[in-house]
Amino acid sequence: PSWPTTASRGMFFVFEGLDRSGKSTQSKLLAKHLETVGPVKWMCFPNRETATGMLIDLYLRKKIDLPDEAIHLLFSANRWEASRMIVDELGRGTHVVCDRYAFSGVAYSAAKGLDFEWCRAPDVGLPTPDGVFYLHVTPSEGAKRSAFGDERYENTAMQTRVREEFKRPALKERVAWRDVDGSREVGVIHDEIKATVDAIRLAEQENGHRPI
Ligand code: ADP
Ligand code: DGP
Ligand code: NA
Ligand code: NA
Repeated sequence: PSWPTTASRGMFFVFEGLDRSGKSTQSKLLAKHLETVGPVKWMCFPNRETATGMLIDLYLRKKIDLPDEAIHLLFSANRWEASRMIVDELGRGTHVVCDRYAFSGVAYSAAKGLDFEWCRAPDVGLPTPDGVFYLHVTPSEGAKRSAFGDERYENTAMQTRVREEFKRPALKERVAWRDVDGSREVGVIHDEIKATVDAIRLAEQENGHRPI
């Protein structure tokens, strides 16, 4: 099957999950796969290189403290800083693959007790992904992987609360959310994601135009 020409927009895929669920591994593998058919931009949030990202990095490394509301808005601002670029890349026909996005924003902040709808509001209007891959790993599988670092959310109590927030149906409505069993081998997971991406691509080609 032929891939969309540069005349049509690129596809936008997001990877979500707990810390160490395999998001970086799988998002990079998907980006590499898509590179065989066209231009690809891999991105991750938070992007710690930007002005807001430097504050987020200090916060995550526990060098500064901020109220939960303030850091929530900074994480959202960090995505908004990139939103124009995402839209432009997609418009040029570049596929965008992203390691975390607004779903982490809601899940991590709601896990700290902030109101769910309040958490969602600042991200409303960001580009909507064509697919979200949620990498699910059991607590015991997660524990087998390399030990937690010492960043702010890297502890079992927080990860357990975030896991519950990621289960909320409201988090996944109006988006093509796919639960992926991330406890399997890297290559097996990648093959499943590749097959899903091809299916989404073909379905959207049949629909013709893909609105951003
Ligand atoms: P994340 O980006 O979600 O934090 P990573 O992709 O960085 O996760 O993976 C976390 C750790 O687990 C790394 O050491 C990585 O090599 C390893 N890993 C990733 N995927 C798997 C897998 N399917 N099975 C076993 N180990 C994995
Ligand atoms: P990472 O670099 O992928 O390990 O992510 C850094 C940490 O920040 C990780 O524990 C998840 C968390 N995080 C990512 N995005 C957001 C967000 O938008 N809001 C909050 N509160 N936390 C986030
Ligand atoms: Na982390
Ligand atoms: Na990662």
